[in-house]
Amino acid sequence: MTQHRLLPLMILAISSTPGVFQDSALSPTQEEPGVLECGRPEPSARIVGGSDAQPGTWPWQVSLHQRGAHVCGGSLIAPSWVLSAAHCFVENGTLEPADEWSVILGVHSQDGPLDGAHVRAVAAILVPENYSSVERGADLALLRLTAPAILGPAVRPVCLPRASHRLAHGTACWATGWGDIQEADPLPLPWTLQEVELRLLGEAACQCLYNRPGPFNLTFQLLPGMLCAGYPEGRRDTCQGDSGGPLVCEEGGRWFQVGITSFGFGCGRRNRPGVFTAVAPYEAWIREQVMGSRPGPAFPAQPQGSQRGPPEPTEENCTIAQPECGKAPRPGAWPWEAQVMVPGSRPCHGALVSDSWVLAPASCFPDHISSDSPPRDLDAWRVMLPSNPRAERVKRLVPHENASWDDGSDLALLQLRAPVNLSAAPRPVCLPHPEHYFLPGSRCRLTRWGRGEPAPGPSSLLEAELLSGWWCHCLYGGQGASVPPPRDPPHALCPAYQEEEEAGRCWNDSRWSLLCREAGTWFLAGIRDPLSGCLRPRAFSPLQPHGPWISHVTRGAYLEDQLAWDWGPEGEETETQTCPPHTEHGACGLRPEASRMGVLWPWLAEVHVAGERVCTGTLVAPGWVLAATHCVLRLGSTTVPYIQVYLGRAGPSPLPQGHQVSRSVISIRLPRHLGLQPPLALLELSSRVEPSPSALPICLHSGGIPLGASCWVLGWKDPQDRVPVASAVSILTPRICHCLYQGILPPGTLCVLYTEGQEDRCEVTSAPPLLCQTEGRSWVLVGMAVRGSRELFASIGPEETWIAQTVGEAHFLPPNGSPNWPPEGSDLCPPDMAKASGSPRAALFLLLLAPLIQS
Ligand code: 4AZ
Repeated sequence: MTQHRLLPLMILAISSTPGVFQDSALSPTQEEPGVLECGRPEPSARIVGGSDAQPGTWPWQVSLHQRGAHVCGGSLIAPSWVLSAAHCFVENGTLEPADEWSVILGVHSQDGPLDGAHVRAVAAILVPENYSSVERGADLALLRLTAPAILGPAVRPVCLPRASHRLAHGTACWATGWGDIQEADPLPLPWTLQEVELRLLGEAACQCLYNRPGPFNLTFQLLPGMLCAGYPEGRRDTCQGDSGGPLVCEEGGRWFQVGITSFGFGCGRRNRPGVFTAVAPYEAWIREQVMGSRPGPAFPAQPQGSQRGPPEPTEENCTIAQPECGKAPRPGAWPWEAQVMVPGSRPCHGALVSDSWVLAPASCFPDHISSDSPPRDLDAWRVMLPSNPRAERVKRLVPHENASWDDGSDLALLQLRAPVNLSAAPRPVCLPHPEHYFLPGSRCRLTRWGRGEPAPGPSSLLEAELLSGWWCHCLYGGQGASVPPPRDPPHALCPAYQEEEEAGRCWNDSRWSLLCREAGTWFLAGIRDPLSGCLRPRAFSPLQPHGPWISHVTRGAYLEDQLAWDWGPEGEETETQTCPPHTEHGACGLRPEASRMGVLWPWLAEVHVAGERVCTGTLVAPGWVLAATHCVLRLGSTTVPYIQVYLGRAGPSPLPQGHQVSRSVISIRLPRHLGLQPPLALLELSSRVEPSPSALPICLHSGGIPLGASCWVLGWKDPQDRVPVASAVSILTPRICHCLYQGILPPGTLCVLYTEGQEDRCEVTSAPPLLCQTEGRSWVLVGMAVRGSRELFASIGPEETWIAQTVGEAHFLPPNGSPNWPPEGSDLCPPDMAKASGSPRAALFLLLLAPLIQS
């Protein structure tokens, strides 16, 4: 939509012989005797979705060069005048010098005959006074040439409409230019002028389309002096580099220039037709500028009998185009599922992305990834599509250029010999534009991709919900990595889905793609890296960056705009964030944002002891859970109970599907140096759990309580439904703690004070943990509830060495300092403190008053 100066277009090598004005080009018209003949090309046939024009079809089309490169189009309206768009010449509110520009006339394609093509310098550029930016209208400019153009079969002026000229909406007109053939996809050599048929859209119909949130979540107000042409479904349009060029309609055997290519939102997108400057309203302005010039532009009267179109739709009955891709009758019935059969190998799963192209992993075709020659047995390849009895034959294999070394680019496109009928199944899947942002919480599904075993078990295993980009990036990204704001294309997509319950049931050899749904439409959002055969770890490479490659190769894949725009609270974040520090064993203590499944505390474990009771546990390493000894081992019992651990349960029962991970406990370890019942027990799990939003170890902090942290007791509201709740607390200084509970505290006990109103949020028989969130956003385990107490916690600090030695992979954050407690002094306790211990708040009040009382 803005002038583009960096188009990699070639400089045309055309001699600029001084023009000779040819009188023969002048012939009187019926309407205005003595005025230029216009709008009649010599009789003879990208612009997005267009095709090569025939030489001489559009003899008024000119190419405007600035410093030797094509920048904009224009149209010859009189021998010395060219009409174009203001935005081609105005940069930051200033008109660019005319002498930087030249006009190439009579050019068709670089390779084509250049007979009659010539160059003119620009003497003056005239822009309406009220032009400021394309969205505000008046986007037109007149260029006066230093010498008149030489008129001939390839160089003729177009007719201009009078102010009263009216065309019915729906009229088929043509736009022409050398602009991009798709967004960011320049017209390839031999650089042949492109033409595309566009239909005039009425003002109401156009405004109706633009009222829908579209690309970039933008809408737009059409102004007087603008007109729209194109199709609600998009796909045919003007694009960058076509600006300034003409939109012409034929009437009574003459071509009238009805519009000037001005701007749009992207190119060829659904519900975003191109916006043109309407020429007719500027009759007076044009006449004024060219006054005195002989011959001037021709404004023939509108030929009689121009049809009236159907009535304009009103706001209420305006119809917008719906996506033509990504419609599945039900999840799991994927009408785009394609199987590529190559003789001698198992079928390879891919996806239909247009009527003639299938996207699949390049690694399915290892012999052809890096060779330029087409597969010798391509004739024997077949593609099976749903509800299509025919086995489709393959015409071409186009591997991604980075397919062999970049997992995220393990892609190839296969062109079918004949396009398939897309009216029912098979149907194409939608592909995301590069700027697509799949919102956290999006409903997704895993689908088969490449060669692999089918998924075992129920199809609910394949359901997934997208997690926030921040969480995904910080889990998989490097330590201290900076995460761009959420709207930037993500490096990875992390869906939360159910892990297989048993370690042995790894989905061997399976590869997956990630489909995500927006407004009932399915997008192919990501592909799994081929290295991990199992479902985990859970990061997918986004497909967004490959949109331009796919549309460049296929020229018709269904790149669809983002359809869901409900950013939620995360959408407000606009700044780059930093991931909390990783430990030497990777990420710990990262909490995903609340999701539809509930609040996830990925280290919070349900420890089911002997089928009798449930205790709280905390995952401290992939294979270890820390719990309160009194809860898992009953005093006096001589047998070690059977213990099962569940992670990722967000309660209430029945369990929300998709998130639980379970393991049995194979050993219980207690620190040796303490008496009969040390406070902490480490439970060794039957197998490791892989990091996921449902199961991620918490961090530990050498030195106990990290400086500046905010702390919480994390437990369950009640032991039956086990919905996690966190109660905010303050950790009291050792002195206050000591004074409150004089004489009864084992060493290393922490006392907490609940934030008002949060005291009774969680029950305590399950021995909830005490956690703190550091200033760097990591969650750290600080203590475990002491039996029967709501306020007392056994500190993790003294057990650090034991934990580190037993667990090996415990996540100790580098120390950031500990709170600077005032020096201990038991004699400083005020006399009434112990009595007040039943009410810590009252006690604290007393304690704070103590120095005053004593002085
Ligand atoms: C441009 O940048 C431009 N799809 C012109 C037309 C359109 C978009 C961009 C309409 O010159």
